[in-house]
Amino acid sequence: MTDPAVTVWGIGSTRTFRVHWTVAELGIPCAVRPIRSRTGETRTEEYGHVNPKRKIPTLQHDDFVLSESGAIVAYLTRAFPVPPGFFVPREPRAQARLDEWVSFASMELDAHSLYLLRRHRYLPEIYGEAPEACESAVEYFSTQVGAVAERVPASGYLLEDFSIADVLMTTIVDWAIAYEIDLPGRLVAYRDFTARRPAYRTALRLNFPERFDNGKTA
Ligand SMILES: N[C@@H](CCC(=O)N[C@@H](CS)C(=O)NCC(=O)O)C(=O)O
Repeated sequence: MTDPAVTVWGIGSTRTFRVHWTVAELGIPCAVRPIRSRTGETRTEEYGHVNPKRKIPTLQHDDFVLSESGAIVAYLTRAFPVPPGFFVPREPRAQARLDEWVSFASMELDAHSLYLLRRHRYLPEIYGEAPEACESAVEYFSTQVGAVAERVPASGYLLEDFSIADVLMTTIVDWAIAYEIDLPGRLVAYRDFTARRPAYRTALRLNFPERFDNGKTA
């Protein structure tokens, strides 16, 4: 049995899934600490020392500790060898294009739109109700994905090969589907294409084990 090279804290959310998917793509031996949000598991003293923000995911690589799913997946592709067919840009403009997708997915689609819905539509008992903000978040999300839909291949990857830009965008589409947001057909087709990757399926089982309980499949 190979010793784990990294430890990943957190399962059960879109953000943790991004990290497990990338770890599986790169074949990194990994120990998982399967803590979940809103269970009290991010509030323990031990976890407070690992990540004072008390958010998941967190990565530990030797004495290096990193939070933020976008930063973690980018770090993994720089710190570990990547398999053939996994694109890690080295040239400035290609790198910038990847950063553009990661930033767009993390900010415009995740933080400004879907996470707002998460808080105010699906967790109102914690964050309060805000129906107008939710309506405007859906509208905003739709405008933003509409603006890039033509750049998303219906069967293929966002850059010259599979990359962390696809990890981010696929998880956003999955999340939007779960929230029953109308999406351009090519985005759904794109998601169906990327989700066929074996590492996606491996990460799904690890991150959402409850979906596979009692022989059920996700
Ligand atoms: N921007 C961060 C967001 C992390 C985040 O908000 N994680 C949520 C779960 S999806 C969390 O840890 N919540 C803590 C808690 O509710 O206990 C990322 O992409 O990693």
